[in-house]
Amino acid sequence: MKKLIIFATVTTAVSASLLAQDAEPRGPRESAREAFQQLDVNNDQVVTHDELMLEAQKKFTEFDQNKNGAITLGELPERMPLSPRAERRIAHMKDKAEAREQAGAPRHERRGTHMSPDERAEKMRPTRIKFMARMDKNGDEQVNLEEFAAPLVKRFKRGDINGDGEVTAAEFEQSLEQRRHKRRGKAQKKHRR
Ligand SMILES: [Ca+2]
Ligand SMILES: [Ca+2]
Ligand SMILES: [Ca+2]
Repeated sequence: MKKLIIFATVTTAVSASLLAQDAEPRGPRESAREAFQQLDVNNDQVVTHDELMLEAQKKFTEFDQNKNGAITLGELPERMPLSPRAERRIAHMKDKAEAREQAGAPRHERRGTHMSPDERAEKMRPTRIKFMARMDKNGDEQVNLEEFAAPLVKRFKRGDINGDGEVTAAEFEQSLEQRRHKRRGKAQKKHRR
């Protein structure tokens, strides 16, 4: 399982160095686009259900050490990797922190929060107990591929706007737009309160 942690660290380091090369800080939309491209194995601008499951299977196998098709608590690393979404958020935060630093502002100083991106990452890191509790829907203390892929499939279905079992690049852009509107709506509601 060390391999997985190393892998996660390396990926984070690689994406961090890629980020550093960007002149403009990268937004969450760009990161989401990258994730879409990664899922689109044959590069035809369409993510099929099969392509999605391929990715899910790959991740699943990393956790399922004895390859028996089920993840048990003991197979999970003590220090769980961040979810891709959390990783993207942290990368984004680091980007912004760097930009602020370059602009001469002291690092991590921000209204209301004194947490560094690294501290925030630790807070976002799931524990393995929480992971099991969340993923094991049928309560047999194991996570099978179907359970493991469920959150991914749920997101996929949200992106599949016309419901034909595929997410095209256009549908993906549209779902990003919808999410942005929803978030903005929420923020406005909060503001009005
Ligand atoms: Ca494809
Ligand atoms: Ca197993
Ligand atoms: Ca289960």
